[in-house]
Amino acid sequence: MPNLILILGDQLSHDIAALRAAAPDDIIVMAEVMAEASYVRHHPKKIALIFAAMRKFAAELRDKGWQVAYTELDDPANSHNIGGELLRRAAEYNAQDVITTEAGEWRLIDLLTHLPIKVRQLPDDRFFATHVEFQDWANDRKELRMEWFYRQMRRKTGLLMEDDQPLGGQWNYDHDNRKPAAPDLFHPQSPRFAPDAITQKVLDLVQDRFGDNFGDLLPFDFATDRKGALKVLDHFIEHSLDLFGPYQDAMLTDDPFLHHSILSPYINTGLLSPSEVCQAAADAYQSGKVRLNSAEGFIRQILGWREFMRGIYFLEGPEYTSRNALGHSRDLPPLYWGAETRMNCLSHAVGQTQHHAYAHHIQRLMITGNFALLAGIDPAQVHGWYLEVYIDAYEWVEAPNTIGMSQFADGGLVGSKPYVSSGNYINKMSDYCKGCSYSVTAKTGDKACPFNLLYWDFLIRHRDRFQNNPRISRAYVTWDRMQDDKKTAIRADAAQFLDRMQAGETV
Ligand code: FAD
Ligand code: DLZ
Ligand code: SF4
Repeated sequence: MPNLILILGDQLSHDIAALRAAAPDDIIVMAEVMAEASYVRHHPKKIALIFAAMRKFAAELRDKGWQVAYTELDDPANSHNIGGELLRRAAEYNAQDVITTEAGEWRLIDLLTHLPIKVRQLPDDRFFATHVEFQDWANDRKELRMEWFYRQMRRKTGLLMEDDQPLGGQWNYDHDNRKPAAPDLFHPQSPRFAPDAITQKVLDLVQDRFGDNFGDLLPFDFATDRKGALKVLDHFIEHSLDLFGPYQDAMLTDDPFLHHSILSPYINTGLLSPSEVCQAAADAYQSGKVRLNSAEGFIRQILGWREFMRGIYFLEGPEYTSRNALGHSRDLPPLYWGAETRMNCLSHAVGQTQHHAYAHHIQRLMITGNFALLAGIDPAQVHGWYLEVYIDAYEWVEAPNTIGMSQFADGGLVGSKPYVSSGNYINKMSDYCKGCSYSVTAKTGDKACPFNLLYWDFLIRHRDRFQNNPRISRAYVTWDRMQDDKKTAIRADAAQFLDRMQAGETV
């Protein structure tokens, strides 16, 4: 009797554990199902990428000789959930067990654990660290900090290492990074891919079934197979990596991508492996193509942050997504769904998200995330938003970034301080403020940048929790030195701003 080999939409890797465990007469099961396509209202570009990439991956498997039972969304026999498809295929092929690679979400792991058929869920070894390795590392520590975990991963992989020492003598070169970008910064655009026949068919389907979801389906020019994803990687290494470090935190109105790699959609679906991407960056440094602070900064995002986030998600368990350490309860305002806002930075970050299903890290953290945190938005709603609107969003990576790093809703597990800033930081790192109807230098009054008002309001609301935090305590000293009438005006203006936002006014 054959086994069924389940490959999920973000497991499109030819060397994935379940495929390695398959026998030649086993049946590969892949299914486009409504349960996955609608557990949140994903950006249409994300659904299109996943379905097109799944169809092409299935064709590649067939070319390699595998028998693939593939369910398209419109298949009349489609049961529309992964469990239903496995049971249907098990009956059809008289199959014995299911072998799969551990899913990236507790919801699916739970579903697969409780099916009335035996399911072997194999560890997903596309990641650098195993669950046990992360747990062991975490068990020994009072505080979990990415930097220490990252060093362990550098030692483990030997990436940018010379014996047991970091290349160049330092583990982290961030002090050479964080430059604002010049508006005329020139760099070649990442390769774009015109839809082929398979992708076009998927685009028609997605338009028909998910056209009302937030986000523009067209133009769609992402790569949808490994060959295309490799082109994006090569182009990034060749043209953008060298300046990735210095301009990593910069934001420009007319350039949503800057020197970022736009590789997360491909790494997260499995078309590229994190280890080959890191190796390519390390090789580019070794061959003298790129500077060390860029190679190190880039590798740290994947080997450090990406692995650390996954570790936290699986360490903390399914209830992590409902944490709300700061007790925030305000509703996510309509501006997150494209409603008009006078805040130019938010208008751009949301508009670009709607159009590209992409925003880079600092836009996610210091514009949309910063505002939600300062305004006291319910973190569960913020989490739902990030999961819906980005092409690379999967819960294992999105939730620790949102609940943890961005909203401090886990009480400081992921980050040692809340990522909050006034308009000053946004002005320093972007060109948004000069096109804004608020004034970034105004601290009170009608024209005052809302980030200026809400920054202080947030810090004072949460004074008990943060005033002794060494990374933020200086701000309290500044507040305490302020004139009383200025303090009163800031808090009154902040309250009025939040009331007007809550009442549905355009702010
Ligand atoms: P680059 O800037 O080129 O970075 C290279 C790679 O590093 C990325 O492709 C990604 O694989 C990895 N990386 C960088 N930062 C992180 C990070 N903090 N966590 C994990 N991996 C990282 N990333 C996702 O992949 N999926 C998400 O759903 C997601 N949600 C986020 C939500 C919030 C609130 C925040 C603040 C960040 C989120 N990130 C998420 C992390 C980061 O913003 C994206 O990985 C990055 O913007 C992807 O674009 P890029 O490929 O051009 O990245
Ligand atoms: C995100 C997604 C979507 C939109 N659709 C499918 C699908 O139809 N079939 C499938 O196998 N996987 C899909 N996925 C990816 C899963 O939701 C993903 O495997 C889990 O969220 C775990 O990361
Ligand atoms: Fe954003 Fe304030 Fe700058 Fe306007 S002035 S773009 S609201 S930071």
